Amino acid sequence: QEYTGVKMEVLEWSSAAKAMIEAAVGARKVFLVAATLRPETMYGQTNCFVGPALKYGVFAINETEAYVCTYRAARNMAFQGISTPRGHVEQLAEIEGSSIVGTKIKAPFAINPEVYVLPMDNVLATKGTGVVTSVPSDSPDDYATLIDLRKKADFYKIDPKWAAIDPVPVVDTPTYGNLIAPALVQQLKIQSQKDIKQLAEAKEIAYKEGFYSGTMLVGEFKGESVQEAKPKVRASMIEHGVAFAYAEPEGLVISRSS
Ligand code: ZZB
Repeated sequence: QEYTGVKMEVLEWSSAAKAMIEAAVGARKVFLVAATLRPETMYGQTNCFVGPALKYGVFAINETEAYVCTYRAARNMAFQGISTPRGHVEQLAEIEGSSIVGTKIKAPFAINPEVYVLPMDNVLATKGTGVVTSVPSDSPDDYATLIDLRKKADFYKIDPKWAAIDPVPVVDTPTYGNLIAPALVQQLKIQSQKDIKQLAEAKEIAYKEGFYSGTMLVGEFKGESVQEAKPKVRASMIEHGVAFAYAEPEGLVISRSS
């Protein structure tokens, strides 16, 4: 699976993380790194998600930068030559997802350029980097989670202002309009992020509609089809130094030696 790794620079650590992380990273710039299949939707980022119960590391990528992601992702990056020296993983600190929540980060290419880290129950430790950039206009999981967080801020231990940015129209589709995720969540009567089955169906529809019938409403490639714009937005992000190619090895690769 070929993802785009999106670099979200930390602007202000949560109080739970600040002292420990700042001591561990020294002068390095720190980025939360999300793996996405939808680089063309990055204009619509409204926050970022981590799994509150997952363990993350802060990894030295080179002399000047450190990335926050799962150990598994850092290892993949090391073998893909994203970090130096190739194949070597240097962990500077370990941190629970729940302690990262509330951190303020830069959202590259987004119309809202500064967003907060929030908790999401369904973040898988086994996919991508364990950090998910949230685009509630186009991702039903992101929209359902954002609504949960807004309804039960106390329960989720968040400050409501961290979840205050509304979905931003980024892609127009003939059938579902310019906010496909909210439209699908309503149509499929999805109540919360716990409705895993309906959310999987909604995601499938949103991917297909967006890719085959979507038109860009914003950004450098406004007016172009999503199919045309997707690789161009990705290339532009890479050129601007805010993204990189990140491949996920398939599970099968491991057993291929036999
Ligand atoms: C931004 C985005 C915008 C995404 C969108 C999707 C959509 P998939 O399809 O199952 O292979 N993701 C990445 N890592 C994780 C993780 N560890 N746990 C849970 N979710 C994760 O998954 C790829 C997508 O799932 C990624 O692309 C990411 O969310 C999320 F408008 O990034 B995406 C219709 C989907 N739209």
